[in-house]
Amino acid sequence: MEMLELKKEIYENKGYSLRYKLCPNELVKLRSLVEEQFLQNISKHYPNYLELFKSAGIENYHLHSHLVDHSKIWPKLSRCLAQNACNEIKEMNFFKTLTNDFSPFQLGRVVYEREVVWEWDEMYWRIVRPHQQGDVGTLHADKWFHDCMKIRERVFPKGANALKIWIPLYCEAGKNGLEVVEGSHHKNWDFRIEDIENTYKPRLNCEESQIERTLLSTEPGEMVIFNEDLVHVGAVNEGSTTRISLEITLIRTLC
Ligand SMILES: O=C(O)CCC(=O)C(=O)O
Ligand SMILES: [Fe+2]
Repeated sequence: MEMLELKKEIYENKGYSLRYKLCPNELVKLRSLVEEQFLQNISKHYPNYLELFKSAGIENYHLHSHLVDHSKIWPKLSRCLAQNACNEIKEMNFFKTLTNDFSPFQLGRVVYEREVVWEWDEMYWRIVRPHQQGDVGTLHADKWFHDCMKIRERVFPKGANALKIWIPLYCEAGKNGLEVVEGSHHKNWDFRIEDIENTYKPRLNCEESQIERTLLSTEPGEMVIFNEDLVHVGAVNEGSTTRISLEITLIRTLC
């Protein structure tokens, strides 16, 4: 597909593209960067369980997660890859392709509650266990977050827009992953801003369950690249393994 077609797909027609894939060795590398941080955090809070979680593998986290205080040990900061890992990712081929296709851009900064950590690139992963509604968020466009958390006014150059790179590392196509609302980036949505967990979060003013969405079928390494106006949500995991995905935001200064 040509560049123009790709940009049309992402910014005009569909609002997203499924065209980018990691190559096998990149998938292995990203998995190991995430798993390393996962295990470090397990060993920080539950050193006695390190071997158990390690031998099960991160995709089987749910089998033993009753042993840990899940919501306490996985705040966002514990899932933001360290700057060293971000630097390794920036050297990978898929990132170079992104740079080639979408520059000029800058990477999002780590935003935690009301703070911006200026010296830290934001690349963070999610951990979504089977059949746990609480492990996924609510329908949103990333733009709503950028606006209500004042990320746009603090971090974005004037006139910039964000492009999201969502990378499934462990997933089961058709059973978990990302749901999108087709055509949603062309509509106006009515949402309110709630003051929760020491930050601000956008919440739709209509009944979420009435909004039709499509679960994108993605195999591990098959990225979803979408514009900041596309309404989406993590699907409740109907598979049998824990879904792990990585997110990177490109703040584009030219379209
Ligand atoms: O992976 C998820 O559950 C949600 C992802 C999301 O909202 C995003 O990538 O912007
Ligand atoms: Fe999002």
